[in-house]
Amino acid sequence: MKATQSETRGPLRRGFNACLLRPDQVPASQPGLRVVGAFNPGAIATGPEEVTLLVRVAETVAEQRPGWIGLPRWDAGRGEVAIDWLREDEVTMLDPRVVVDRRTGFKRLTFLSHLAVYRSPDGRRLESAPSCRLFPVHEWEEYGLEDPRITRIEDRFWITYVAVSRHGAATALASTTDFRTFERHGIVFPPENKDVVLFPERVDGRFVAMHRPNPNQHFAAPEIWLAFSSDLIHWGGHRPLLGATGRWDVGRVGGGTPPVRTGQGWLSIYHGNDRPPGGEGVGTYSAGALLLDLEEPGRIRGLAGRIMVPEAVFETQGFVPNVVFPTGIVPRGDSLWVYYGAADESCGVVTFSLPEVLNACRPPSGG
Ligand code: MAN
Repeated sequence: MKATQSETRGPLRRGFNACLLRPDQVPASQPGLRVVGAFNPGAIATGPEEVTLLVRVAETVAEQRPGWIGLPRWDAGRGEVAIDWLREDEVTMLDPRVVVDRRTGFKRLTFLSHLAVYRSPDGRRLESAPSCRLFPVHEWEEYGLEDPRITRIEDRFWITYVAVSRHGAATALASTTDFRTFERHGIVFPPENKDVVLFPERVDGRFVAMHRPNPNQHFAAPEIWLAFSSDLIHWGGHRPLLGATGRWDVGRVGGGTPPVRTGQGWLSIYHGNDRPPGGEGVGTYSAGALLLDLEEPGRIRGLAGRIMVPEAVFETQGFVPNVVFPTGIVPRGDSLWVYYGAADESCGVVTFSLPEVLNACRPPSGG
C-alpha cells in the first residue's frame, strides 16, 4: 500500500497526561499470584464528571522455583486457578508475554488476566481500590480476559473483551447497567479475533463493529474489518476497512477506542505496530486517528496518521517497552479524553483537542 501523508506528520500536542494506575497499586486477586500489569482499560462516562474504567489486570505466579517456570491458567472444571510448572529447558521465551512449550510446540501466556472495575470521580485519578472484578468462568477463558472496550448503547453498557484459551484469542461480549453485575453473552467473534469495538448507535438500522481478524496466511499485515448485526450477537457483512498506511503501522493495525460521533464522522483512535514482516521483537505501538462516514461507516473520511507515540517513561519502559494502546475515549466539550495501556503495564490518560484531531484527519490517498 502507498505511504500516505501520515509518514510526515508527527504526533499531536498532548494536554493533560498522567499515569493513572500501576500494577503495584492493585491488590492480587488471590494468594500465590502477583500483579504484573494493570493496563489496556475500557473507559466510559458514567456521570457528568465520573468515568468508569475496566482495567485488564495481569497476574503471574508469585512463587519462584529456580530452574522452573509457573504458568497460571483458569481450570473451569475445578473452578479455580491452576499452575502448571514447566522446566525452564522445556520452554522457549518468545517475548515477556509468551512461551512455547517445546514438548508440544504450543504457546502459553506467562500470566492470567482478569478485569477490574475502577471508578474515577473526575477522569484524572482513580479511587484506590477496584469496586468489582470479572474473572474467567468458561473453559474458553482459561488463559484470561483481556483488553476490554466499553460502549454505551441506549441504557446498557456493552463490553467486548478478548477471551484467551487453548482454542485461541476470541472476542466475547458482556453487558451491565451498573458495573456490579454482568451478563455474559458468549463469544461473538471466534479466534483469531481481537480489538472489537462497538459503535454507540445503530447505523441504517444495524449495529456496527470494528474487528481485527488475524489470518495465518500473511498476504498482508492484520487489518481492521467492519461487521454488522441486528442483535449484537450474530455478525455478518464482514469487510476489510483499513490496513497499513505507513511505516508506523506496517506490522498491524487494530481498533482502539469505540467510535464517537462528531460533526465530521465517527472518530476512533486505533493502534498500529511498526514491526515489519519477519522483523524481530515486539516493535513500537503508536496511536492513530480514523474518521468514518456517519451514514456509511465503510467509507474512510479521514486519517490523521500517528497522533501519539510512546514518549513518557511509563510508556517507553515496562513489561513490553514502547507501547501506547488506546482502549477508551470520553469526549468532554472540545476535549477528547483518551484512556490507554502503557508498556503492557500501566494505565494512562491523555487529552487531545477535538478540533486538532479532526483537523489532522485528511482524506486517505486515493480515497
Ligand atoms: C499478545 C498480546 C498480549 C496478549 C496475548 C494473548 O501476545 O496482545 O497482550 O496477552 O497476545 O491475547
